[in-house]
Amino acid sequence: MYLIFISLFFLFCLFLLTYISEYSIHGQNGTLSAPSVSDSNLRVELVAQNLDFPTGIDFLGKDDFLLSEKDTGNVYRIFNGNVTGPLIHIDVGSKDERGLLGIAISKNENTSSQDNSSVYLYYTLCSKDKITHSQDCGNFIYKYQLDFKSNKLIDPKLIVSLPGLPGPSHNGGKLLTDKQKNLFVTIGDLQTTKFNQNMKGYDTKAQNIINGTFPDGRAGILRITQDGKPNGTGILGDNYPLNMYYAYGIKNSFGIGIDALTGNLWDTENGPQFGDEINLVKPGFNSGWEKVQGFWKLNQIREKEGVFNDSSKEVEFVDFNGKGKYSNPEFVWDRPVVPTALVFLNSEKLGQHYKNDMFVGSGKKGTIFHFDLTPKRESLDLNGTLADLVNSKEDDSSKIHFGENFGIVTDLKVGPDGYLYVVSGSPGGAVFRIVPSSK
Ligand SMILES: [Ca+2]
Ligand SMILES: [Ca+2]
Ligand SMILES: [Ca+2]
Repeated sequence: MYLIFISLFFLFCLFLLTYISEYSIHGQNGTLSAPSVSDSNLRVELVAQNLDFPTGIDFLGKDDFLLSEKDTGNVYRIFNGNVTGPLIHIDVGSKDERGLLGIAISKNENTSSQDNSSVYLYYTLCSKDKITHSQDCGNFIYKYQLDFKSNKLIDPKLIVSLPGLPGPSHNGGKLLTDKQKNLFVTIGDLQTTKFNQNMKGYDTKAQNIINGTFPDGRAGILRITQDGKPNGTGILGDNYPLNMYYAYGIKNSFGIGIDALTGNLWDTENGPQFGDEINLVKPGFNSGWEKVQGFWKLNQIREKEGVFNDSSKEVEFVDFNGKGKYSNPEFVWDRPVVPTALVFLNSEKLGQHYKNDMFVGSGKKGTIFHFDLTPKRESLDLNGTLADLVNSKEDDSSKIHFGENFGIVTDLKVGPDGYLYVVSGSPGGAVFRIVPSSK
């Protein structure tokens, strides 16, 4: 009697629980508490609302960004708070965690206008076989050009095809470009075979299954060029698609961010019913799924089975001839918070003490977490009951709570104005920004 806690369902339940508890608190009108931040020197400003489950934003310029919607498959442009478009509509498969899941812009630096900026979208497409009625789904990254005059995304080019089955959860979908114009993408395991025992072929070595099939793109963070090609020699191997993997052993990730001071990539990962993670993701990083989650070993049915000891060699990982390396998370929530977007605030607009700090969104009570890093910036600066890197139920986590009641936080971005933008996927669907109270 193992309940299938597919993440979105779980997100939804958390939201529902939050909503119900808020409803009971507020009684008659049933309104949700307004989003808020705990620092009285800061306040929350509404940028845009009435959006339908927005999943991500990326900036064209100051007060000018594109936004993707999960279920409608629409992309909108939001300029000075005015929503225009859609710039494109994609007929996406949207069941559970499928949909239009990620957006990233690469500006054409040869021109001064935003015209012809490349826009990358990550989405799920599904088709139904007319005879067998079986559904085939895949995840795809397409590259478009933004035509400024028509306010449309044009000239679609498929740059990467990724698996989408069995699903419908753990599609990941976050896109991020770095300074070298690489494109990073997260994709989860698309559900473990444990929950799909009559389905074969989804157990790959990327999930640390020793006798698994060759990785097919799932359960990792991939790094590609802007044309969808592997970036030089593969980190884990030469053969496609293994040569796209930057990291593997990942159940699902809704958040990646680059620390501008070090160039290091970090991620958030969703555990099963325990062990949500924040990780430093060096090239070749193995996060351990399906053998280890958080700091714990897993049994055959992915339940917690004792503390994992990295030096004891009791767990056998796939290491791709020594090129892949397991490392422990930098922070773990023992009980799920559904961590999502991750960003480094490379701005001093919210005050010097937040500059270059890490912010992490979540699906639990719309909480935004804030972390300081240690001087070397390869671990988080934690103390008290969090110094053991595990946020257990009884711990005081108030020091890492930055904001709350943002619904399901689906994206966090630093705008060209230096403020922290928060995309609230649901309820309501809105974009907020955190600004100084004095602004
Ligand atoms: Ca891990
Ligand atoms: Ca700080
Ligand atoms: Ca603790």
